[in-house]
Amino acid sequence: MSAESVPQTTSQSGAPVVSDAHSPSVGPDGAIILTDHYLVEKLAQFNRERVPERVVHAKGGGAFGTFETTSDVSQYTKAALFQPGVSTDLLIRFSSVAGEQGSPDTWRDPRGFALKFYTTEGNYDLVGNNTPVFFIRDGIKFPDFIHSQKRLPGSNLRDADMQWDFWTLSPESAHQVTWLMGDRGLPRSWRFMQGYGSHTYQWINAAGERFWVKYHFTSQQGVEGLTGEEAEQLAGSDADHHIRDLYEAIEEGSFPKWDLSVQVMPYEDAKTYRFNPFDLTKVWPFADYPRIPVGTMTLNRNPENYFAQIEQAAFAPSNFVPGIAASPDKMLQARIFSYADAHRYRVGTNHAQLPVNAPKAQVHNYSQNGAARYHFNAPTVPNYAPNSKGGPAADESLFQPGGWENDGELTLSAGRLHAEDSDFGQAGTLYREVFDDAARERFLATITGAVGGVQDPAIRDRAIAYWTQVDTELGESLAANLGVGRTDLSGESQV
Ligand code: HDE
Repeated sequence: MSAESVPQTTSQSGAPVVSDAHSPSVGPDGAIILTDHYLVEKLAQFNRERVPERVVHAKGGGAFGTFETTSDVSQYTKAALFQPGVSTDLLIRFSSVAGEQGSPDTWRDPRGFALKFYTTEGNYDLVGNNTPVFFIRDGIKFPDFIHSQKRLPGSNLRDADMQWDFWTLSPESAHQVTWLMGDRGLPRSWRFMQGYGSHTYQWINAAGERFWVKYHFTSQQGVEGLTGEEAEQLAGSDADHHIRDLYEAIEEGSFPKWDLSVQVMPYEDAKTYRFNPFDLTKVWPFADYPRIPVGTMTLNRNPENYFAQIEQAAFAPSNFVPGIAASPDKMLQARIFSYADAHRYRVGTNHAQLPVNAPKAQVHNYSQNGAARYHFNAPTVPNYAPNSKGGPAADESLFQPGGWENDGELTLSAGRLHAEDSDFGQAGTLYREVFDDAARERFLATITGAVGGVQDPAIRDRAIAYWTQVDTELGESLAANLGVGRTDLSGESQV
C-alpha cells in the first residue's frame, strides 16, 4: 500500500507521530530524552495491556450470533426473548475451567458455555457449562474446590493427590466427576458439545404463574470427543485448538447451531419430586420431565478484537429479565453475588458500559461516576430519586411474584433429602445406563490413569472406595488395575 493510503500514526491523544523506529536522542549515540512523550506513552501503555485473567475459566474464546424462538413457550414465561418469532442477538464465550490463559484447550475439564442475550428488556446472561451438573452444591466450597484443581501453594504444580483428596472427601462431586472423566471431559471442539444452564431456574408467565426450568442446548453438529491420546497430542501441537476450530468455521461460513429446549416442572411438583430439584449435583431424568423445544442459536460472527470483546466480556447470572428468576439453588444464589463482583474487580466498576457488555435496551438510573464512566445522564436529569424533575422512575407494578416460600430457623444443611437423593445414585446411572461398553472401557482407563497418579495410599484407597460406591464392579476393576486389594466403603484398604 502506498504511504498516502495508510492512516498517519498518532499518539493516544491524536497527535501525529514521526517515528515508530527511532527514539529522538542527543546526537546519534546520545541520551534519549524524557520529553519524548510518545516513547513514554508507548512503553507505559504496553505495561498496562493486561487485565487480571478470570480466576477460573481463564482460557476461552467466543463469537456473536442470534437466537430465534421458534416454538411457543409463552404459557411458561413472559420473557420477551422467548416469545414466538423473536430474534435476539447474543454473545457466547466457551472456556475451560482450571487452566490459566495460556493453557491447552484440550486438557480434560468441563467447558464453560456462557451466553449473553441482548434482549429488548435488558441483557439476559445464562452462564452454564457443557455438563448438566456440578461438583458441589454449596458455593462456600467453591474457592476450595478450585484451589484443589489448580496448583499447590508451595511448588505451584498441579497435583493428583490434591484433586482426589478434595473429591473423595466431597461425595456430592461423584456425578460431575463421572461426567468429567467420561467423554464429555474431552470435547472434540466447542462446536461438538452440548450446553446446559445446569441450575434450576424459575420462569414466570404473564399471568404470574411460576415454573421451574432446566436449559438444554443440543449441538446440531453432534457430540464428538477426543481420545486421551489425541487430546495430549493437541495440547502439545496446538494449545489453541478449540479457539482456532470455532474461529475458522465461522470465517468459512460454517455457522454452528444449537437447539434450545427446556425441561419444565410445575411449581408444586418441586416439593415431592424424587430428587431435590434444586440440588446442582442432580439431573431431572427426561422420562420425568421431557425436553420442550424453544428455539435455535446460530453463531455467525467472529469477534473483531479478542481483548475488547472476549477478554472483557462480563457474564453475570444476576442479569435476569422479566419472566426469568432465580431458584432455591444455593449455588445459583452465591453466583448472583460473585460474577458482578468479579467484573467490578477485573474490568472495572463501569464494565457494563463497554460495548460488548452494554445492553441494546436503554439504560436509565441514578448510578454515576466511577472510573472510566462513559455514558451519563443529561444535566437536566437529577441524580437522586424521588424527584420532581422528570428523572427515571421504577415501576412497582412490574414486580414479578417470583420467589418461593421460605421458612424455618437458620441452619447448616446440605438441603432437604428427597426420596431418591444420594451422592452416588445418578453417577452410577450415568455409568451403567448412559455410557456404552466402549465409553465404560475408556472411562475405566481414564480413572485408572488419574487415580494412578495419586501418591498417598490413603487418598488412593478412598478414591477406590468412591468409585466402588458409584459402581461395585467399576471399583473392583479400578482396584485390580492399580494392583490394590478390595477397599471397604470407609476407604480403608483391606489388603
Ligand atoms: Fe463460575 N465463576 N462460579 N461457575 N463460571 C466465574 O467469573 C463462581 C459455577 C462459569 O466466559 C468467575 O468473571 C462461584 C457453576 C463460567 O466469562 C467467578 C461459583 C457454573 C464462567 C465465578 C461458581 C459456572 C465462570 C471467574 C459457586 C456452571 C466463565 C471470573 C457458587 C453452571 C464465564 C468471572 C465467562 C466464571 C464464580 C460455580 C460456570 C469467579 C462463586 C456451577 C462458564 O465469578
